[in-house]
Amino acid sequence: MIVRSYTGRTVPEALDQVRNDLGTHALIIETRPVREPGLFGRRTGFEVVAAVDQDRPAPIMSAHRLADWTASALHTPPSQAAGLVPPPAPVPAPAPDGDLAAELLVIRRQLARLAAGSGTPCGHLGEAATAHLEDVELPAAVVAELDTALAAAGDRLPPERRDAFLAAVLARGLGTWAPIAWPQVRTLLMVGPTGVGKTTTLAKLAGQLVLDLGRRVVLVTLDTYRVGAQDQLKAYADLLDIPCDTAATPAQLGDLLRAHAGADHILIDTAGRSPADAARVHELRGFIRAAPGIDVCLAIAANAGRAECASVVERFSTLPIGHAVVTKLDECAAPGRLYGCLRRHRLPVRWCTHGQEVPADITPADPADLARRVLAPSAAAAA
Ligand SMILES: Nc1nc2c(ncn2[C@@H]2O[C@H](COP(=O)(O)OP(=O)(O)OP(=O)(O)O)[C@@H](O)[C@H]2O)c(=O)[nH]1
Ligand SMILES: [Mg+2]
Repeated sequence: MIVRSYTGRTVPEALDQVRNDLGTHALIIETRPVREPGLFGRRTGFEVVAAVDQDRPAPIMSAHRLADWTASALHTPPSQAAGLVPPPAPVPAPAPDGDLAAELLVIRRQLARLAAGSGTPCGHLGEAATAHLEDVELPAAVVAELDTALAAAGDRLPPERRDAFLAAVLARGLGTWAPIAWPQVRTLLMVGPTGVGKTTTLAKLAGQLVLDLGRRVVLVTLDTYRVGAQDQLKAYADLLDIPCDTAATPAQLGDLLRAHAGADHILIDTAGRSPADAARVHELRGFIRAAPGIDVCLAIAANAGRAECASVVERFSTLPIGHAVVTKLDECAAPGRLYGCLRRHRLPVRWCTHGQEVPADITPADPADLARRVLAPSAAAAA
């Protein structure tokens, strides 16, 4: 299956490109506004994601349906058009077999859904997959989006392609997570809540830069609050045989940066800040001002709760966050919740960490990997 994205100033403009490039067989996966990089970027146009099955000559979607969609998009506000060919809401599937316990479980889940007022349609996803997606806390709106995408694909989507198709729809929802461009990132400041894995992540990055890329790296900590914080970073620096310094004030940081003018990269650790502690988050702005051209990376834990995630993003958005790292992916019991958080806040995720081992347990962020984690057991259940 080929999945491509097209951008235009308006939705119809992007749809014209879909038609020209993929033809009228294309299936529209998603439509969404495009924003400038950064947490709260200005809208610059619209992106339409479309797919076509290159192995199947039969059309996935008729020209008529695409035309219908185009016509409705022209008369629908972008927020409502952000989806697909809207199918009639399907009736939830009956229990898979006659087993009474299984049937009761299905009924109980459906009642719970109704009671919660979610009304999530799941007729095309099926009960088992929907239950799984709810268990991993994928937001109801995204579950509905997947169900709608399956409805739009209809019988023309072969069963063996279903999981790849759903993964593509989910991954596209996260946008593109561009890898870090190290040549342009000389000074990187790691911020985030307490205990999220900031110091360990910086040590992993330093390890990769020194051992894999042969770069000259200096570690600096601004953490003068916690007993042992400097020793922790110094221990990693000693292992890599690189300098490690401490700056207690913005002026000291400025001096250190000048002193290490020959370094390729300066990685700066900070003390964990509770998102509730606005004053200490604000304090970081003084250090940022002392380091022109500095890049700021927000560390966010994969196992953070929904409200916690929102408050971390809100509080730290007062800083010029240009990158994010998702830590502790190995401890994430609810990948659907993580997916919802990253998608809602459109964080520019560069890496995921997935263990305590330094420097091994860090990889470039990959939306497809997170999509597979969200779907994993449902793929097994559907097989
Ligand atoms: N399972 C798991 N543990 C991790 C990961 N990253 C860090 N940790 C562990 O999380 C704990 C806290 O890590 P630190 O790097 O000290 O966290 P921090 O954000 O610097 O903490 P503060 O400086 O106190 O705010 C340590 O036990 C790390 O080994 C990860 O990806 N997976
Ligand atoms: Mg630390």
